[in-house]
Amino acid sequence: MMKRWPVVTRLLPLLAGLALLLSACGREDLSALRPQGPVAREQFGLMQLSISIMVIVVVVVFALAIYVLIRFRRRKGDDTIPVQVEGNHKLEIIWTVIPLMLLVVLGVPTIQSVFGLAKDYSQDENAIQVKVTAHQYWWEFEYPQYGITTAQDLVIPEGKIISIEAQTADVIHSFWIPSLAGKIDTNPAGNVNRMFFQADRTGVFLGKCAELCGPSHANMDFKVKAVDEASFQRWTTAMAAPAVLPEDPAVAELLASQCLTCHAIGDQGISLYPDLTGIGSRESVAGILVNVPEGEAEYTNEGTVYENLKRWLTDTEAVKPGNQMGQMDLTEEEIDALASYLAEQKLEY
Ligand code: HEC
Ligand SMILES: [Cu+2]
Repeated sequence: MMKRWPVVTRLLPLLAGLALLLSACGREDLSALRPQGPVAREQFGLMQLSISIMVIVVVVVFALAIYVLIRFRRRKGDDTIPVQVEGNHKLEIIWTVIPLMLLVVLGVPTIQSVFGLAKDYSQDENAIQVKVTAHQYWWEFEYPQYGITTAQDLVIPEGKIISIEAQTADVIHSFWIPSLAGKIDTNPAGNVNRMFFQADRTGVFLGKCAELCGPSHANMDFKVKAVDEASFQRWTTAMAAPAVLPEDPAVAELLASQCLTCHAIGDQGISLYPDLTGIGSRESVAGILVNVPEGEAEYTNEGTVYENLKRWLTDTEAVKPGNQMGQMDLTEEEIDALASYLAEQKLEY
């Protein structure tokens, strides 16, 4: 008896740590438990409902079990065999009807939500249409209403319905923005899966690939950047503007011959791989190197956009093992020139 409490006190810090970890360290932009839009809120409501029912069941069942264990335990000197009861209509009806009722309470709102959230907004002119294409290991976002394509940052207007058409260019991935909506898989063989979501407020929300897709799966992050309506319109206009190529002819030539064979910037190059238009104002480089203002780097994978571009161009494999850009044969001066040029590709919005 004496020894039991120290175990509990030793476990306490662990439990406290776990609680902190599970609360996602207080960042509200990446947790499904802190919904930031109506779709996520509805899904969170279902989680709360089902967990509440399960907790009630667990508490009642355990309470009954503990009561029975204590009340009817074998007592000293009592070797009689208890009365053997077989069948009790009243009890059997009770424990059949209660679970049935619980299933109805759980099932009706779940089915309602499943159908409600499957609503197709692909023909709705008030919704923003986005074609999402998942690639090993990056995200492509095409806006057919505006004729623009971008990568890694899904820029959306706050409060508007965003209608998603999700596909994959290679293997199965899963498109997931925890604080805005549940996941949707992107399946091979030309499958198109739809979903929609909405952000209550402006801000940046973390997105993830939620289906193991290769060595850099864990690096396949993206950001949803919700801005006000006017900024969104300015962004779409800025994205469609013609490219400004590097002033230095040597850098322009390098870019054209080595980079624009895969990438596009404005009206230049081809968009086989991530479109680099406005990459200087993005939230990240390659989805995983988080861009922060000068002097604000907190974690090892944060730096200014210029520093992150340099890191990417210096060793893509170190940033994203197995990525399909591979290592370019560039001198330090060339990397510097390209990173400076790309970092300046900022959009006003
Ligand atoms: C063979 C095609 C190919 C060539 C050539 C190429 N890239 Fe890439 N690039 C890619 C692919 C694929 C990715 C995406 C990698 C990933 O994230 O998995 C990428 C990603 C990037 C990114 C990050 C994009 C983003 O959205 O954050 C930058 C920046 C970039 N490349 C710059 C360059 C530059 C500069 C050159 C020329 C020196 C170049 N690339 C040449 C294929 C290429
Ligand atoms: Cu993945």
